Amino acid sequence: MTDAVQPVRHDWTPDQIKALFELPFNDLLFQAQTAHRALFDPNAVQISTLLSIKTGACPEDCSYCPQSVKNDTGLERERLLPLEEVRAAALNAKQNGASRFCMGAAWRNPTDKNLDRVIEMISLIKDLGMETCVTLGMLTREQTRKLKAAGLDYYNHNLDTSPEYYEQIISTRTYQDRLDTLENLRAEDIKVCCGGIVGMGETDEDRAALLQQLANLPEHPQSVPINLLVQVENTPLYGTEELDPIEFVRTIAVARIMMPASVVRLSAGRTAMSDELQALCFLAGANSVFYGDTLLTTPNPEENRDMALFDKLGIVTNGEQERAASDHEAA
Ligand code: SAM
Ligand code: DTB
Ligand code: SF4
Repeated sequence: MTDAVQPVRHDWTPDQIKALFELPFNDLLFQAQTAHRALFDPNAVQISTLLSIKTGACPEDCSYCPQSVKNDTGLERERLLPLEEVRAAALNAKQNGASRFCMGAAWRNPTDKNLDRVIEMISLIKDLGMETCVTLGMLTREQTRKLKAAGLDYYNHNLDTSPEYYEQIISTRTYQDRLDTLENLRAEDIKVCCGGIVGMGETDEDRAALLQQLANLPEHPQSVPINLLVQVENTPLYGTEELDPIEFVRTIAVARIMMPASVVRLSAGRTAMSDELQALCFLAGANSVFYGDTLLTTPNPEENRDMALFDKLGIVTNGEQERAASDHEAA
């Protein structure tokens, strides 16, 4: 282990996080890039492709989300996709180079019947030789057991924001509900993909507190998606003042330093980002993206724009670095 390898810590204090955020930008990026290089190939980015398997009419009231039944965003309510459609989308993602296929459903939680259908989808994606990730809302311990038995690799469940700001964003489920689902996942040893959204009008302290919550979990999430709010018309957060892009890069860099062995995903919001801003995010330690022209319901950069960007930056796409990270956590 070199000096650059940061210990995996779970005892971050608000002052320590604030001090990182307040570093001169170049010092912060240098520290983040040094931590990044200690455990990862600095020129490799893992790519995941998303598919919405059940869109719209979600009973939750997340004020950022176009899929909430409370937000009249004109989305067609859809039923759970048939297996053949899922297979075709996964095959296409695989041919485009994605190593992981992530499926999202606009549910508060899955019913047992729906979970069984998702399990069939997981099996067919595993048969295609891809890693699997699903995000279906809250889970009971019994449901996490079933997903583990089905061979699921990752479950995405975000904390979204700080505990303090949370109540202004969602009222239909509590922060503790989210922590409970994360605990159920850890208990079954399912890899956790957990992060949040910035640019929702939160304060600097809220961003620091979100990272504190993530890093002080009993285990760091193996994958940490940092989403920049995609502002959708007719959602309560539409028109929110935009986050300064430099603050966004700082958030990525601080996440990289605090969770040195986790894969940090530059997630939603990339269509609004320049190549230069994304390049800074990679320099700050982001090493994964969602790839493919749609996220769940909103646009993502076109595949050829991403390929051109990776080419320009000399970035290779693969999933190798994540194995390095899990080895480090286990050591
Ligand atoms: N319904 C499930 C749940 O929320 O637990 C899973 C799907 S939900 C769409 C997955 C995540 O997408 C949310 O936790 C949120 O972090 C992110 N998300 C939703 N709308 C977004 C938006 N407009 N901008 C950025 N991220 C968003
Ligand atoms: C995550 O953190 N971001 C993704 C994924 N996990 C499921 C979802 C982003 C959704 C953006 C809004 C939409 O496309 O509906
Ligand atoms: Fe529903 Fe998930 Fe959207 Fe919240 S984020 S409204 S739970 S789909």
